[in-house]
Amino acid sequence: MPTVLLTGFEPFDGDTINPSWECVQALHGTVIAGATVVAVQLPCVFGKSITALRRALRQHQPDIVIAVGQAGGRMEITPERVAINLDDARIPDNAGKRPLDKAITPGGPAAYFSTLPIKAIVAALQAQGLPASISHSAGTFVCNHVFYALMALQEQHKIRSCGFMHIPFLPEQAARRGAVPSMSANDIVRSLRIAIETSVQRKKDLRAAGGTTH
Ligand code: PCA
Repeated sequence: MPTVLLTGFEPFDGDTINPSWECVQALHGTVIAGATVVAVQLPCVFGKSITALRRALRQHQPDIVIAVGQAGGRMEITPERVAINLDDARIPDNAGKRPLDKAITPGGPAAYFSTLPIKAIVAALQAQGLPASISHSAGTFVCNHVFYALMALQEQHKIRSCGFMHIPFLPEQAARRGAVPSMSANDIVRSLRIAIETSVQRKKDLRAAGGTTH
């Protein structure tokens, strides 16, 4: 039976919850499209998050990995297309570190592309009435850091496909901030199920428009 590894992050930036962990955790131990789902929490810390990811890859030997993170302020589920070799933190991580203009892997490739069927995922989400679009930047904080490391580890760990998805705030987080978009945990969990199903079932991505003009 194939294994799908989902990762979510601990809360950061003074928050008490992180929707990525709340929602991936809800799918731990379930079977989706004939695949067993394992959820693992990563620390929101440069370096340590990659160590935890490597440990999870060794332990679970997943066929598919979907790393998930909070993108507060986004209105949609956004599968990320590209991970870049750059740490540039606007806020400190949970260990107080704030790298600036630093390569994740000095001398490594400038970028990696997601190998998840991101366009098929977006189409499947929209077809189920869930707002989604492709994102072309996972930022330069811990999410991009983990996404880049994951893509660099794909071959070594014989992962069939892997990548990253950002998700919006939960309504309870938005209620504390005011005037920011959010999505219910129920809809986020449904979206993750659909992303898993699509990733397990599709060998090739859909050929459809998903770019932007700005
Ligand atoms: N979001 C942050 C890091 C952890 C998370 O959930 C990010 O987008 O980098």
